[in-house]
Amino acid sequence: MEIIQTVQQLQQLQNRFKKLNIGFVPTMGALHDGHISLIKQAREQNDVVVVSIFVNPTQFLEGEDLETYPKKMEADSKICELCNVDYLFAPEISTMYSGDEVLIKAPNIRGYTLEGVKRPGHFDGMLQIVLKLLNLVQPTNAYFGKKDAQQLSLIKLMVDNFFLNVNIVECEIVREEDGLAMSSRNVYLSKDERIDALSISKSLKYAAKQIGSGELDCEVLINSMREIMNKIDIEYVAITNRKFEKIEKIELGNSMILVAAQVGTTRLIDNIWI
Ligand code: PAJ
Repeated sequence: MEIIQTVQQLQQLQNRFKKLNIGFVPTMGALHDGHISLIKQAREQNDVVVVSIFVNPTQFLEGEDLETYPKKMEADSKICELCNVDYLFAPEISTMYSGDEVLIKAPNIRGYTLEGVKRPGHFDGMLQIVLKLLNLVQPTNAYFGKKDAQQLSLIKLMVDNFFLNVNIVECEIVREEDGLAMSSRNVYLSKDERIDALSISKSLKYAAKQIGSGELDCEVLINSMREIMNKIDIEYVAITNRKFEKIEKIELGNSMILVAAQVGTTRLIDNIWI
């Protein structure tokens, strides 16, 4: 595996791999099994695999965890090597940003509802860096997790809107054995908080079960989920269609249940696609 830090090194790859499929997995590091499942999928489906690790400052809001975001470059690079990654792109901030830049603005509904309410501008910064990375790597396939459903949907929209030549692959959520969705932020949870955090995936599972028994009323489903999560600080429980528009009745095959909650000082998100 080669570690790359400059744009020039990355651009040279394009000439070298013109006729090969490039699979790309963008990350912010602190790699866990969720990331690894994306990398494995990329490895299976492409000739060349590029992973990026870049804690993107423009997607963090004032007061968020940019400074404390877990950084584990050495361990991450070992993981990538074990997963047979060909190139690890780990640029400096000054390589990716020049100061006063042309900005990308996320659209109103998908960019400024749910996650976008508590984190206004987060998706603008996320799209900005993903566009830069896609342009630099020019992958055939780029891999993103359903865990960040709104992010994934916005990236797909950006690819459509800007006619980008890349196939976006949607990857399933990887969970701990007890159901907690894997996240780089789970390390912030204390023992007790981790137990409380389980109510998020439990409530989603319960809702899926209720839907399976014929309950399609979103208000009923949301109320029972709120009861299960009564120990944590729920930010939102929402049921939407795949365009992130709120719905009143579950439409099988076109619905999502999304949760964000604060557990202690840690903000967690999770969802299921129905
Ligand atoms: P990061 O949080 O590091 O996540 C990188 C990728 O891993 C994302 O596509 C995310 O959805 C996926 N992922 C995280 N946890 C997962 C899980 N439990 N199961 C499956 N996939 C999971 O998302 C970002 O970084 C950044 O916003 C980025 C896209 C890299 C832009 O900066």
